[in-house]
Amino acid sequence: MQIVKIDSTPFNGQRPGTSGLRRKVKIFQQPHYLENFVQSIFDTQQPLIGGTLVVGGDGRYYNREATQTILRMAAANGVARAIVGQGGLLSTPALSHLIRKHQAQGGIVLSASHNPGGPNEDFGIKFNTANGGPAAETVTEAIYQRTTEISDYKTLDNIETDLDHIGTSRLSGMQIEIIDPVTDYAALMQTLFDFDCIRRLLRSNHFSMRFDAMHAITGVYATHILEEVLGAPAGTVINRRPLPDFGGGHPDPNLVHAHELVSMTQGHNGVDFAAASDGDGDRNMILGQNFFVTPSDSLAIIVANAHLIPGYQKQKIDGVARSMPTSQAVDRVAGKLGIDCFETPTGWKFFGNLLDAGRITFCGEESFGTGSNHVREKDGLWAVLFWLNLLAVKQQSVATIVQDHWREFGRNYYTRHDYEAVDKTAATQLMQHLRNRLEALPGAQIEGHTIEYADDFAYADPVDNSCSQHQGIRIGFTDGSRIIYRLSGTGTQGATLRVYLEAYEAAPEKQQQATASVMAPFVSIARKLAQIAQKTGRDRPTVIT
Ligand code: VG1
Ligand code: CO
Repeated sequence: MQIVKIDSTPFNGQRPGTSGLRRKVKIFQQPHYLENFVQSIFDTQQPLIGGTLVVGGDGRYYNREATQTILRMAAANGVARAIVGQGGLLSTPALSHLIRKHQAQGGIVLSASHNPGGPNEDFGIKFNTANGGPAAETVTEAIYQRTTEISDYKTLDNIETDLDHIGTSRLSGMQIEIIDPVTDYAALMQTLFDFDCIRRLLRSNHFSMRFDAMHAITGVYATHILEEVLGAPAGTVINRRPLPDFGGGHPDPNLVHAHELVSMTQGHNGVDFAAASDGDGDRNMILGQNFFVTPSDSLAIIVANAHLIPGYQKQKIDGVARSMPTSQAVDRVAGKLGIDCFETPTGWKFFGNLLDAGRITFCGEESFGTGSNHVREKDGLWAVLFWLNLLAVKQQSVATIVQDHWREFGRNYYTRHDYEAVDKTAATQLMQHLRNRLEALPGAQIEGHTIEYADDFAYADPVDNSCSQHQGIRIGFTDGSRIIYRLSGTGTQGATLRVYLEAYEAAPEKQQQATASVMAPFVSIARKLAQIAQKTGRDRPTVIT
């Protein structure tokens, strides 16, 4: 097997966004495109040379080809050992766990998460460091800088690895271990949750559930854990077969894209519990009968009830963190527990240092992401198992648990409006226009609400003191409500403007209103303040979650 050096020239724009480098498949298929990025990882991440690398993806179109390319390049660059999920498959949280379990020097995730897949859709690549988490900004910046000056890459002459059979083989000097993608992850879950208790619930005649794998990676994990290990009736997991194009859908677990599942919870005969995950298995949506749990509430409820769950009874809850646009529901729980609550920029990479330093035990994002210190990624099935364990212990409905929580802590009404694929220049101008007005806003009265503060969110990491600027425009009102604007860092078409809205209601008798009507005044303020219609030509969002 010959190691070859291939001449190459830089591509523009290989800077990773919120979660890795995401582009159309067609862009990744250009000769040298993927290779340049991968070589830039090896060039800048020296510990990988002679070290261990974990590789896997969500099974989307181009996953296999990319896995082969990465393995050839890893061998040619002197990686000693590669651990690869069978078929090139690994969920994002499972990959994170494997890095930690094997003390690997890093991992490569092939996924564009909740973005659609297929020859004309999206692909993505993300590098995770030795802690199991997404690389910090300093690392992704170094990789990006390297892509701007790259002149060649190392690979092996055309050789393919058998990805489908579990076992160990060699590729040039590198050992390749093809492993079952589910086994280690399932074992980790058993250390955290009371499987016997969940089993009783799932087998009871008084309880029904569905899990929607959305034809993505969690089909494999959920079928094994929920049906085979925990004994849920066959058919509990729907859309279980991972498909390269996710069956043509968006593998995005929200009320819009998981409508099939949502309809199963509706009406008098709706199931008691339903959940869905995304393309790469790190997101989750939690539903009860006729009831939707916002991700922000889910985080708060998880923290408030951690003492009921075996894996967290054993440990002290160090603190919690939420991304800035996530509702402040968890802040109130942290206040009551007397623990720290950190507000970080959007993206899981910002939780890594806090988790590693033992400053937080749980963290989450409004974008259907929740997790804990068991791995360094958000974890969809973990959240589902947490809820199942909670339902089994409390013997109450999802709605009762959430409503009781609101009564105790108050309710943070929450909604997010996305304006997708808007013109990039227009979106940038809209943000700049807001930024220019920030100083003038505090004290201003708009439609009966007074602005208390307005800023461009910057985060100083308390562990390594690194600073991240321009992480979203934050506008807070004197009554505790907030409007936040930011541009997505995961889209592949134009720009996506996200507007996050939150309003707090302490009075129990006012906690049963429809979110849309409570949020309507803030939606109107948000549109006016940012001149969304004038600047983007859009009079309504494309997705509301
Ligand atoms: C979105 C979400 C963010 C999440 C990121 C990755 O980013 O808002 O909270 O961490 O996706 O999620 P953005 O920049 O488009 O708003 V996923 O499931 O990739 O792995
Ligand atoms: Co994801």
